[in-house]
Amino acid sequence: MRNQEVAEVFKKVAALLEIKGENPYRVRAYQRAAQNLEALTRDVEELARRGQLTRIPGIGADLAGKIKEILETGTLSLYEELKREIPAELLKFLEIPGLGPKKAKLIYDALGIKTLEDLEKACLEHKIARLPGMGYKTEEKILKGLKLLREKIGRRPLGEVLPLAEELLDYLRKKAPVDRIAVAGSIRRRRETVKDIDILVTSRNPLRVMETFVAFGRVEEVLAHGETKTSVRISPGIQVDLRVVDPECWGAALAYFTGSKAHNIRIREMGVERGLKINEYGVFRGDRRIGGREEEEVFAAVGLPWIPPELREDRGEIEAALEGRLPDLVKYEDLHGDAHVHSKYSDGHSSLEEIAAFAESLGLSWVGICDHSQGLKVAGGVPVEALMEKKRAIEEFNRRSKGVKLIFGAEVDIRADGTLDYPDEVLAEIDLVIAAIHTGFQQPEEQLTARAVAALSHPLVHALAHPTGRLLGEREPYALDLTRVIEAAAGHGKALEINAFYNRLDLNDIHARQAREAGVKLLIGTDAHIADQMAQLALGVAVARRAWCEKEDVLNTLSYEEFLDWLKKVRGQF
Ligand code: DGT
Ligand code: CA
Repeated sequence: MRNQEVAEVFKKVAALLEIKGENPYRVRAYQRAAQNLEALTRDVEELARRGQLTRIPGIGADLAGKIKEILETGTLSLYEELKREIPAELLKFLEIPGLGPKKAKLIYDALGIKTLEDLEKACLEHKIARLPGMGYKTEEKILKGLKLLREKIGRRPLGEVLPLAEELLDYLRKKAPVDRIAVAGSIRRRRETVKDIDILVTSRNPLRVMETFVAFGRVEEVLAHGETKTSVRISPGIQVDLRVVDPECWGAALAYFTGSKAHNIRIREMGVERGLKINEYGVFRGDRRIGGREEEEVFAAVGLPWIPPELREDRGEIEAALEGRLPDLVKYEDLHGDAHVHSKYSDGHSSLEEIAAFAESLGLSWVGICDHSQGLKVAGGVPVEALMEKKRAIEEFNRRSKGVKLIFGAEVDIRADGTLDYPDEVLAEIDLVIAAIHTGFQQPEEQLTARAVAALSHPLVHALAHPTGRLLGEREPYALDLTRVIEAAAGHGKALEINAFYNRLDLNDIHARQAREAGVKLLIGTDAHIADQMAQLALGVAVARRAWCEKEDVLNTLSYEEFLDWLKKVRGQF
């Protein structure tokens, strides 16, 4: 999908217009269009082919034309014009997360700073803080942004790369003479960010496979074209390595290239202790191959059962496997519901019917409709009166629905003082209350932690949504003592969310595992603002699996009735 590519162009146009001091509405229109494109799970090219671009929220006829231009020409004439008007150095500053166009321009104009290194130096020397409208906070933010930018170069969110990998796999399955095919590397382990796409195949006609591979429509550049390994760069700027391996070596190669490196090293060492050589070609005793056709044989050679890829990080999985206590990981098919979806009642774009229909297509049986609360005006927070209307609409929907049931919920803002954004008598009416921090990220750790703990201690709250607030490549987690938050959740029998929105994945794998070990239940929510985004549920499952979660650790595996019972039990209504 080229959604991200189009979104990037729109984001850049918005920033450039802002630098030029253009009409804020025009700037906002491009920003919104970019956000909605990023969040779209349908393929923008397909929508363009069908003439359905204006169905994307925020896209009118004008922007639809611009999307077509980007898809056809790879760029946008407006963007190229704007770029010519603005110095290249300033354009580079716009890549820094957290540094807006206005401030970037001011720094550039006032201090004449031309490189990222000089910008970092200026922050450390407190030259930025002296500029009008800036302060030490701005400097801190820029320094953090520079750090994120360095990390981001080369790594992308799993949710962005996984669909590309799947598209490429489908293409090869259909068009190339492949026998076995799999994606390996960090994608197979479902790591939250990914550097490149590693693909393995077996084939009787490797040359033909490689020819087909380099002919893939998205290939921008062929980096190396060989008979057993070919590397290309596909749009938008991701490297793909394709290896053709001998069927005898399939399992060994798959295990090797799945990694992680740390995990592989442990397995290899265990092999050495047994007098075995284990590499990407097989398991060898001396010169004799004793295994490697299947992945299981590699593990079996060192006395282990097969270990699911998501666990292969050398974080205790080898010890657990040796002792026969590998978790029976939760599976996507175990899930019955999505706990966190926004509807038209707040800033979502889909109706209750559309949400239910998409849930049905995913094989789900319930959805928590959790719109923002009244005070969160920027996100269409729902006033109490409209909330009661929503309650009636959901009851009415459920009466008619033979399939998917909707749950009347809210994502209630935790205000700066730790109180909740609806009065208790209103909260009591809401069947599913997930609380979340949306403002005051800059508060000290003590205060932020106290807010999260206060929310979890509130008798009418069920769960804490996106607990750390981090955005991959864009925003660091806020200062939160997560150990105390997890303790509070455990103590009050509350759940913590695994927010499955592709750039959140919050809790992450490590924290979700910590929560699980403390006996806290996890609740996966996609935070979908368009029904299609519920497809991100699979990313939430990936996090849960990397967190060693079993079926009973994840509340989404409960049936509708069981989940309603859990919601009541939390409130002591049982
Ligand atoms: P990435 O690409 O940074 O998102 O993460 P990976 O894990 O996909 O890393 P990548 O693509 O560099 O290599 C793929 C796998 O190949 C890696 O997970 C383990 C294996 N591998 C790569 N280099 C080495 C190595 O030096 N020793 C061992 N034992 N395995 C390696
Ligand atoms: Ca890789």
